Amino acid sequence: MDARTDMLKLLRDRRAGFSLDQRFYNDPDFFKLDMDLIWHRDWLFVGHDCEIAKPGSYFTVQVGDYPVVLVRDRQGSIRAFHNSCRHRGSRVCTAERGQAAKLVCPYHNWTYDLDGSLVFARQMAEGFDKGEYGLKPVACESAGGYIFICLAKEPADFAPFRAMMEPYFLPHRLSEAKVAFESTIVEKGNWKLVWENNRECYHCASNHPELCKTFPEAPLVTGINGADMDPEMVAHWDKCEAVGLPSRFEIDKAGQFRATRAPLLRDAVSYTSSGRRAVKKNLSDTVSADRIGALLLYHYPTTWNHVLGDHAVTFRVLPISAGETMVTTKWLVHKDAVEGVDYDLAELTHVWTETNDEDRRIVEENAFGIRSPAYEPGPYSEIHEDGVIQFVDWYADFIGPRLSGDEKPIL
Ligand code: 3BY
Ligand code: FES
Ligand code: FE
Repeated sequence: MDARTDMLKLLRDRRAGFSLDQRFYNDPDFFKLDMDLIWHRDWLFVGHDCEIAKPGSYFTVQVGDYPVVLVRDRQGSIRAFHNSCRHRGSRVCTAERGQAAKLVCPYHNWTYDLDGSLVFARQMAEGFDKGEYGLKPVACESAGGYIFICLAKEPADFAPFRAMMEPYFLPHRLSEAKVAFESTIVEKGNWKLVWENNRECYHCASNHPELCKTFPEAPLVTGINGADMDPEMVAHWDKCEAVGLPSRFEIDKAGQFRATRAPLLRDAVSYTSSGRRAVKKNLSDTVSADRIGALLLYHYPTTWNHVLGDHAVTFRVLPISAGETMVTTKWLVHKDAVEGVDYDLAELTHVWTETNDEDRRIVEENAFGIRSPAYEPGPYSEIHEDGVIQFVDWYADFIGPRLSGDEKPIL
């Protein structure tokens, strides 16, 4: 049987509420199916508008086999292109980020305008039509300060995500912020293990001493059930909504994205060891940092996020192989906040640097144990891991119909 048939059968036979069969976590053929059917088809968070604020600013990203470049054009729009030269295919932009008046391929200097059109190709034959050899565009949208791309020829409608996330995010003005620091780590585990770990806080008390000083481990904060029945959550939403900050728990029908705002523990206003603010200047000129807690957003399969009054921490997941996943974390602050004056970088980044490293170890140990021939799917805690159950169900419902070529849910 081929991998597609195997995967479909394993999804049909899987026990709901249990972790997946080993092959979903370590089989290179299953990984290829994940890439083709999810990662190369769906909207993916790649970076922030504020990272390419000026015309000619660009950054590059690698999604599976696809190198992509994101660039701000002269009119101020953000564009995405396949980063593969239309001459003989060389990567055009080789740096992680940069600033350029034009995009020049390093191989034979074919030169592209910021709108992707080919403007210079030295000594090609008479009749060569530059108009036919512009960089290939990639679908690209920006919402609330976040840039998403989609590699599919016919991208899914981005509008429902925008409609849900912008009311929550626009007040925080992330498109006008700046990235104070970014870190990239590679976790030796499948991308789904990274997500499974993220979608629960069952592991928090025993693994995240720093985070647990301020972030509540209550399952209704990280998971998907019960927040609207919790008086403390509802009171928090009411208080924040009274000052114009949408806060109530919302999830889309397919379960691909959700937003909610949660209070931090006790008097904490930020993710610091003391709970006090890490940045003197508020992230947004129009939002007070006084006890607004954390705005939490996830969008499968690429991003989870925490927006506080004084800064935001954003996460981007990119798979490298069946057993390796890259996680990039960015700390965003007000664009005028000055390092050493308004914030101490070590203090700002401490809690999540520790937390990421703790999560990396957890994911790697999880992957290690799953490789054992003795591994078999185990039961998730319905109380603490409803978010994981939801993630795995989303995955199965999402990839299943695409595997079978039947876009209606099979499960
Ligand atoms: O980043 C997060 O949202 C998750 C939630 C609980 C554990 N981890 C911190
Ligand atoms: Fe780009 Fe030749 S491959 S100019
Ligand atoms: Fe964790």
